[in-house]
Amino acid sequence: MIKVTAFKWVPPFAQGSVRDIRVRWALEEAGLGYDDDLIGFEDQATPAYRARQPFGQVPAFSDGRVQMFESGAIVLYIAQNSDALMPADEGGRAMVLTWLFAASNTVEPFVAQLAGIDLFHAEKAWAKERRPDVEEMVRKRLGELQAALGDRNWFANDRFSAADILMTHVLRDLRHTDILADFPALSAYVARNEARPAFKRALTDQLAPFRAAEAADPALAGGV
Ligand SMILES: N[C@@H](CCC(=O)N[C@@H](CS)C(=O)NCC(=O)O)C(=O)O
Repeated sequence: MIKVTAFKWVPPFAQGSVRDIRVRWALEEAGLGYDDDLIGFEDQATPAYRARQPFGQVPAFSDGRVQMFESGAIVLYIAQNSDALMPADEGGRAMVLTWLFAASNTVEPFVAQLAGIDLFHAEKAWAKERRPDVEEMVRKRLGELQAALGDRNWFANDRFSAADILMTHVLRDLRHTDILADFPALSAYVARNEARPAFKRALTDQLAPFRAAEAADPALAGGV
């Protein structure tokens, strides 16, 4: 049985973004069942968990054949065995790989910088000074990304693929801002992917334990 580690609960700002959602979504698209293996913050530093994920983070993954961490690598592994996530031809697979890395290496670093400032350091003097430059870099990348998408629906091979899972996840990390609204084709792209039944199931399944934890302990703030 496939197992994916995920947190039992995270604060509201992270709900719906925790990276196990990438893996859940890929598994849903591929039609593969899985169990989520829920951990608490107290488990992150244990030797047993570090053996599965050396940085104590989620997700970690196992399927009886392999044991992995790094959400992008896990999504790629799932995609390599699923027509729903990657075409069979070499040129098509190369495009999926290209856009997987573009999401992770070219777009995400800027989005992550902005999210880091806004979510963790917003009131600090250095953050207020740095933020305008970071937002400008994000906007530049989004402009380039939108131009690359053009009037297509997906980034690789004009069909949904694993690359769209990573790109959508990266772009969703701007949803605490209104920046994406200035890039209508990218906003529509994210909405199109969020409307996929597989994404909705993945989101619901990530949120379910958070709702349960909040019901059991009203001191935990709820809501996405
Ligand atoms: N590059 C890793 C990053 C994993 C990661 O940042 N996980 C976060 C949740 S989204 C986490 O576990 N944070 C807790 C921590 O770093 O202590 C991946 O994509 O799997």
